[in-house]
Amino acid sequence: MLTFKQFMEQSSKIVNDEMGGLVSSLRAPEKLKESMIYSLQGGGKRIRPLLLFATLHAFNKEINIGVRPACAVEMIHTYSLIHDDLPCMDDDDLRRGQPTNHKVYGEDMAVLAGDALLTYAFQIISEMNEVVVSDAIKIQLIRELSIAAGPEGMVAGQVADMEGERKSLSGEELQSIHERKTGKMLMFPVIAGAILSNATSEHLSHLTQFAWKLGIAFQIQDDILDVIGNVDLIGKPVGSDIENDKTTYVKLYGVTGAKEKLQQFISEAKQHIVSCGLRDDMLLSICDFVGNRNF
Ligand code: GRG
Repeated sequence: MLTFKQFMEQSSKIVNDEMGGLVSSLRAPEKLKESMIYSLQGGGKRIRPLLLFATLHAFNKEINIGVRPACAVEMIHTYSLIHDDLPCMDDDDLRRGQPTNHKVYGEDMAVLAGDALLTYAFQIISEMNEVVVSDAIKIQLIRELSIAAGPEGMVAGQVADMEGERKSLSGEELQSIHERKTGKMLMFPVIAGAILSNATSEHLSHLTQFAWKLGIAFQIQDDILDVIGNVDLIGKPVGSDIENDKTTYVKLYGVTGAKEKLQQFISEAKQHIVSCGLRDDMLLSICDFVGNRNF
Protein backbone atom coordinates (compact mmCIF):
# COMPACT_ATOMS: atom_id res chain seq x y z
CA MET A 1 0.00 0.00 0.00
CA LEU A 2 1.64 3.25 -1.15
CA THR A 3 1.56 6.47 0.86
CA PHE A 4 0.39 9.59 -1.00
CA LYS A 5 4.01 10.80 -1.24
CA GLN A 6 5.10 7.47 -2.75
CA PHE A 7 2.12 7.51 -5.12
CA MET A 8 3.08 11.02 -6.27
CA GLU A 9 6.73 10.06 -6.77
CA GLN A 10 5.75 6.92 -8.66
CA SER A 11 3.35 8.87 -10.85
CA SER A 12 5.97 11.51 -11.72
CA LYS A 13 8.59 8.87 -12.48
CA ILE A 14 6.25 6.94 -14.78
CA VAL A 15 5.36 10.01 -16.88
CA ASN A 16 8.90 11.40 -16.88
CA ASP A 17 10.31 8.07 -18.12
CA GLU A 18 7.57 7.56 -20.70
CA MET A 19 7.75 11.13 -22.09
CA GLY A 20 11.56 11.01 -22.21
CA GLY A 21 11.49 7.66 -24.04
CA LEU A 22 8.78 8.73 -26.48
CA VAL A 23 10.42 11.99 -27.49
CA SER A 24 13.95 10.54 -27.66
CA SER A 25 12.78 7.83 -30.05
CA LEU A 26 11.07 10.28 -32.45
CA ARG A 27 12.45 10.51 -35.97
CA ALA A 28 12.70 14.28 -35.68
CA PRO A 29 15.47 16.90 -35.82
CA GLU A 30 17.78 16.55 -32.80
CA LYS A 31 17.55 20.25 -31.86
CA LEU A 32 13.75 20.05 -31.82
CA LYS A 33 13.82 16.96 -29.59
CA GLU A 34 16.33 18.64 -27.28
CA SER A 35 14.11 21.70 -26.97
CA MET A 36 11.01 19.55 -26.27
CA ILE A 37 12.85 17.49 -23.65
CA TYR A 38 14.31 20.62 -22.03
CA SER A 39 10.84 21.88 -21.13
CA LEU A 40 9.29 18.47 -20.46
CA GLN A 41 11.95 17.71 -17.89
CA GLY A 42 12.01 21.13 -16.28
CA GLY A 43 10.73 19.95 -12.90
CA GLY A 44 6.95 20.47 -13.01
CA LYS A 45 4.69 19.18 -10.24
CA ARG A 46 2.97 16.70 -12.60
CA ILE A 47 -0.38 17.42 -10.95
CA ARG A 48 -2.35 16.54 -14.10
CA PRO A 49 -0.88 13.02 -14.47
CA LEU A 50 -1.30 12.58 -10.73
CA LEU A 51 -5.01 13.38 -11.03
CA LEU A 52 -5.41 10.83 -13.81
CA PHE A 53 -3.63 8.07 -11.89
CA ALA A 54 -5.50 8.91 -8.67
CA THR A 55 -8.83 8.67 -10.53
CA LEU A 56 -7.87 5.24 -11.89
CA HIS A 57 -6.82 4.24 -8.36
CA ALA A 58 -10.25 5.37 -7.10
CA PHE A 59 -11.81 2.80 -9.47
CA ASN A 60 -9.23 0.12 -8.49
CA LYS A 61 -7.83 0.17 -12.03
CA GLU A 62 -4.22 -0.42 -13.05
CA ILE A 63 -2.59 2.96 -13.54
CA ASN A 64 -0.68 1.64 -16.58
CA ILE A 65 -3.73 2.16 -18.81
CA GLY A 66 -3.55 5.90 -18.13
CA VAL A 67 0.11 6.52 -18.91
CA ARG A 68 -0.39 7.76 -22.49
CA PRO A 69 -3.21 10.24 -21.73
CA ALA A 70 -1.25 11.37 -18.65
CA CYS A 71 1.78 12.09 -20.87
CA ALA A 72 -0.46 13.75 -23.45
CA VAL A 73 -1.97 16.23 -21.00
CA GLU A 74 1.46 17.01 -19.57
CA MET A 75 2.84 17.60 -23.09
CA ILE A 76 0.03 20.03 -23.85
CA HIS A 77 0.51 21.75 -20.49
CA THR A 78 4.23 22.07 -21.31
CA TYR A 79 3.51 23.51 -24.76
CA SER A 80 1.22 26.10 -23.15
CA LEU A 81 3.97 27.15 -20.74
CA ILE A 82 6.56 27.45 -23.56
CA HIS A 83 4.22 29.62 -25.63
CA ASP A 84 3.02 31.61 -22.61
CA ASP A 85 6.63 32.58 -21.83
CA LEU A 86 7.34 33.91 -25.35
CA PRO A 87 8.07 37.63 -25.87
CA CYS A 88 4.74 38.03 -27.72
CA MET A 89 2.88 36.71 -24.65
CA ASP A 90 4.22 37.09 -21.09
CA ASP A 91 7.86 37.59 -22.13
CA ASP A 92 9.36 35.63 -19.24
CA ASP A 93 13.05 34.80 -18.86
CA LEU A 94 12.61 32.16 -16.19
CA ARG A 95 10.28 29.19 -15.75
CA ARG A 96 10.61 26.88 -12.74
CA GLY A 97 13.80 28.74 -11.86
CA GLN A 98 15.47 27.92 -15.19
CA PRO A 99 15.86 29.97 -18.39
CA THR A 100 12.70 29.73 -20.50
CA ASN A 101 12.73 27.61 -23.65
CA HIS A 102 13.13 30.56 -26.04
CA LYS A 103 16.03 31.94 -23.99
CA VAL A 104 17.91 28.68 -24.57
CA TYR A 105 16.74 27.60 -28.04
CA GLY A 106 15.51 30.85 -29.61
CA GLU A 107 11.96 32.01 -30.28
CA ASP A 108 11.62 30.09 -33.53
CA MET A 109 12.56 26.75 -32.00
CA ALA A 110 10.44 27.42 -28.88
CA VAL A 111 7.34 27.98 -31.03
CA LEU A 112 8.06 24.76 -32.92
CA ALA A 113 8.79 22.74 -29.77
CA GLY A 114 5.39 23.86 -28.44
CA ASP A 115 3.70 22.97 -31.74
CA ALA A 116 5.39 19.56 -31.72
CA LEU A 117 4.31 18.80 -28.14
CA LEU A 118 0.72 19.81 -28.90
CA THR A 119 0.37 17.61 -31.96
CA TYR A 120 2.40 14.68 -30.60
CA ALA A 121 0.08 14.52 -27.56
CA PHE A 122 -2.80 13.42 -29.80
CA GLN A 123 -0.58 10.99 -31.71
CA ILE A 124 0.43 9.12 -28.57
CA ILE A 125 -3.19 8.63 -27.53
CA SER A 126 -4.15 7.42 -31.00
CA GLU A 127 -1.30 4.88 -30.84
CA MET A 128 -2.33 3.33 -27.51
CA ASN A 129 -2.46 -0.46 -27.50
CA GLU A 130 -5.92 -1.37 -28.85
CA VAL A 131 -6.03 -4.57 -26.81
CA VAL A 132 -6.04 -2.44 -23.65
CA VAL A 133 -7.99 0.58 -24.92
CA SER A 134 -10.59 0.42 -27.71
CA ASP A 135 -10.62 2.86 -30.63
CA ALA A 136 -13.92 4.26 -29.34
CA ILE A 137 -12.31 5.15 -26.01
CA LYS A 138 -9.26 6.67 -27.76
CA ILE A 139 -11.59 8.94 -29.76
CA GLN A 140 -13.40 9.96 -26.57
CA LEU A 141 -10.06 10.80 -24.90
CA ILE A 142 -8.87 12.78 -27.92
CA ARG A 143 -12.16 14.67 -28.04
CA GLU A 144 -12.08 15.56 -24.34
CA LEU A 145 -8.44 16.67 -24.56
CA SER A 146 -9.16 18.81 -27.65
CA ILE A 147 -12.06 20.48 -25.84
CA ALA A 148 -9.91 21.15 -22.76
CA ALA A 149 -6.95 22.57 -24.68
CA GLY A 150 -8.57 24.20 -27.70
CA PRO A 151 -10.63 27.23 -28.68
CA GLU A 152 -13.34 26.46 -26.09
CA GLY A 153 -10.84 25.67 -23.36
CA MET A 154 -7.30 26.75 -22.53
CA VAL A 155 -6.77 28.85 -25.68
CA ALA A 156 -10.07 30.67 -25.06
CA GLY A 157 -8.98 31.27 -21.46
CA GLN A 158 -5.66 32.68 -22.60
CA VAL A 159 -7.41 35.07 -25.03
CA ALA A 160 -9.89 36.17 -22.33
CA ASP A 161 -6.94 36.67 -19.98
CA MET A 162 -5.16 38.87 -22.54
CA GLU A 163 -8.34 40.85 -23.17
CA GLY A 164 -8.92 41.25 -19.42
CA GLU A 165 -5.53 42.84 -18.81
CA ARG A 166 -5.71 46.43 -17.62
CA LYS A 167 -9.46 46.00 -17.01
CA SER A 168 -11.09 45.64 -13.65
CA LEU A 169 -12.83 42.24 -13.68
CA SER A 170 -15.62 40.95 -11.47
CA GLY A 171 -15.27 37.69 -9.51
CA GLU A 172 -17.47 35.93 -12.11
CA GLU A 173 -15.37 37.20 -15.01
CA LEU A 174 -12.14 36.13 -13.30
CA GLN A 175 -13.60 32.69 -12.60
CA SER A 176 -14.71 32.31 -16.21
CA ILE A 177 -11.14 33.01 -17.40
CA HIS A 178 -9.61 30.48 -15.02
CA GLU A 179 -12.22 27.80 -15.70
CA ARG A 180 -11.05 27.80 -19.30
CA LYS A 181 -7.36 28.72 -18.99
CA THR A 182 -6.43 26.30 -16.19
CA GLY A 183 -9.59 24.53 -15.05
CA LYS A 184 -10.38 22.46 -18.11
CA MET A 185 -6.85 21.07 -18.37
CA LEU A 186 -7.12 19.99 -14.72
CA MET A 187 -10.54 18.45 -15.36
CA PHE A 188 -9.37 16.43 -18.36
CA PRO A 189 -7.27 13.92 -16.36
CA VAL A 190 -10.18 13.18 -14.02
CA ILE A 191 -12.60 12.77 -16.95
CA ALA A 192 -10.01 10.60 -18.74
CA GLY A 193 -9.59 8.39 -15.65
CA ALA A 194 -13.36 8.04 -15.46
CA ILE A 195 -13.67 7.18 -19.18
CA LEU A 196 -10.92 4.56 -18.88
CA SER A 197 -12.76 3.08 -15.88
CA ASN A 198 -16.17 2.93 -17.57
CA ALA A 199 -17.59 5.21 -14.89
CA THR A 200 -21.32 5.55 -14.40
CA SER A 201 -22.90 8.91 -15.24
CA GLU A 202 -23.36 9.54 -11.50
CA HIS A 203 -19.66 8.95 -10.80
CA LEU A 204 -18.73 11.12 -13.78
CA SER A 205 -20.95 13.93 -12.57
CA HIS A 206 -19.40 13.96 -9.07
CA LEU A 207 -15.87 13.63 -10.43
CA THR A 208 -16.38 16.44 -12.93
CA GLN A 209 -17.65 18.75 -10.19
CA PHE A 210 -14.79 17.69 -7.92
CA ALA A 211 -12.25 18.54 -10.63
CA TRP A 212 -13.93 21.86 -11.40
CA LYS A 213 -13.78 22.94 -7.75
CA LEU A 214 -10.21 21.71 -7.46
CA GLY A 215 -9.20 23.66 -10.58
CA ILE A 216 -10.54 26.92 -9.15
CA ALA A 217 -8.86 26.18 -5.81
CA PHE A 218 -5.58 25.55 -7.65
CA GLN A 219 -5.77 28.95 -9.31
CA ILE A 220 -6.72 30.77 -6.09
CA GLN A 221 -3.69 29.20 -4.38
CA ASP A 222 -1.55 30.25 -7.35
CA ASP A 223 -2.69 33.86 -6.89
CA ILE A 224 -2.03 33.64 -3.14
CA LEU A 225 1.45 32.22 -3.74
CA ASP A 226 2.23 35.11 -6.08
CA VAL A 227 1.91 37.52 -3.16
CA ILE A 228 2.30 35.49 0.01
CA GLY A 229 6.05 35.91 -0.06
CA ASN A 230 5.48 39.60 -0.55
CA VAL A 231 3.35 40.49 2.43
CA ASP A 232 4.47 43.35 4.65
CA LEU A 233 4.55 43.37 8.46
CA ILE A 234 0.87 44.22 8.84
CA GLY A 235 -0.11 41.54 6.32
CA LYS A 236 -0.68 43.93 3.43
CA PRO A 237 0.37 42.44 0.08
CA VAL A 238 3.22 44.25 -1.65
CA GLY A 239 5.35 43.46 -4.69
CA SER A 240 5.38 43.50 -8.46
CA ASP A 241 2.80 40.76 -9.02
CA ILE A 242 0.05 42.72 -7.32
CA GLU A 243 1.08 46.10 -8.62
CA ASN A 244 0.40 45.20 -12.23
CA ASP A 245 -2.93 45.70 -13.94
CA LYS A 246 -4.19 42.16 -13.68
CA THR A 247 -7.24 41.17 -11.62
CA THR A 248 -6.49 38.26 -9.28
CA TYR A 249 -8.39 36.53 -6.47
CA VAL A 250 -6.11 38.30 -3.97
CA LYS A 251 -6.84 41.68 -5.51
CA LEU A 252 -10.58 41.01 -5.36
CA TYR A 253 -10.80 39.43 -1.92
CA GLY A 254 -7.50 40.15 -0.12
CA VAL A 255 -5.16 37.40 1.12
CA THR A 256 -7.49 36.37 3.95
CA GLY A 257 -10.60 36.38 1.75
CA ALA A 258 -8.81 34.41 -0.97
CA LYS A 259 -7.63 31.85 1.60
CA GLU A 260 -11.22 31.44 2.83
CA LYS A 261 -12.44 30.93 -0.74
CA LEU A 262 -9.66 28.42 -1.34
CA GLN A 263 -10.67 26.37 1.71
CA GLN A 264 -14.33 26.54 0.68
CA PHE A 265 -13.58 25.16 -2.80
CA ILE A 266 -11.32 22.46 -1.33
CA SER A 267 -13.99 21.38 1.10
CA GLU A 268 -16.65 21.26 -1.64
CA ALA A 269 -14.27 19.28 -3.88
CA LYS A 270 -13.79 16.77 -1.05
CA GLN A 271 -17.55 16.43 -0.55
CA HIS A 272 -17.95 15.33 -4.18
CA ILE A 273 -15.26 12.69 -3.72
CA VAL A 274 -16.88 11.34 -0.57
CA SER A 275 -20.31 11.32 -2.27
CA CYS A 276 -18.88 9.18 -5.09
CA GLY A 277 -18.37 6.25 -2.76
CA LEU A 278 -15.15 5.28 -4.57
CA ARG A 279 -11.73 4.51 -3.06
CA ASP A 280 -11.02 8.09 -2.01
CA ASP A 281 -7.61 8.19 -0.28
CA MET A 282 -5.47 9.59 -3.13
CA LEU A 283 -8.06 12.05 -4.48
CA LEU A 284 -8.64 13.45 -0.98
CA SER A 285 -4.87 13.76 -0.47
CA ILE A 286 -4.66 15.72 -3.74
CA CYS A 287 -7.23 18.15 -2.30
CA ASP A 288 -5.01 18.67 0.74
CA PHE A 289 -1.95 19.02 -1.49
CA VAL A 290 -3.63 21.72 -3.61
CA GLY A 291 -5.00 23.50 -0.53
CA ASN A 292 -1.65 23.60 1.23
CA ARG A 293 0.92 23.71 -1.56
CA ASN A 294 3.60 26.36 -1.27
CA PHE A 295 5.18 25.98 -4.75
C1 GRG B 1 -0.25 29.80 -24.63
C2 GRG B 1 -2.39 28.71 -25.40
C3 GRG B 1 -1.54 29.18 -24.31
C4 GRG B 1 -1.98 29.02 -23.05
C5 GRG B 1 -1.23 29.35 -21.85
C6 GRG B 1 -1.48 27.58 -18.76
C7 GRG B 1 -1.30 28.87 -19.44
C8 GRG B 1 -2.11 29.13 -20.67
C9 GRG B 1 -0.41 29.77 -19.02
C10 GRG B 1 0.48 29.58 -17.84
C11 GRG B 1 0.49 30.81 -17.02
C12 GRG B 1 -0.09 30.58 -15.70
C13 GRG B 1 0.72 30.95 -14.53
C14 GRG B 1 -1.30 30.07 -15.58
C15 GRG B 1 -1.95 29.85 -14.33
C16 GRG B 1 -2.14 28.40 -14.16
C17 GRG B 1 -0.93 27.76 -13.64
C18 GRG B 1 -0.66 27.90 -12.21
C19 GRG B 1 -0.14 27.11 -14.45
C20 GRG B 1 1.06 26.41 -13.99
O1 GRG B 1 0.69 25.07 -13.77
P1 GRG B 1 1.48 24.17 -12.74
O2 GRG B 1 1.55 24.86 -11.41
O3 GRG B 1 2.93 24.16 -13.39
O4 GRG B 1 0.89 22.80 -12.77
P2 GRG B 1 4.13 23.12 -13.20
O5 GRG B 1 5.37 23.98 -13.32
O6 GRG B 1 4.03 22.47 -11.85
O7 GRG B 1 4.01 22.16 -14.32
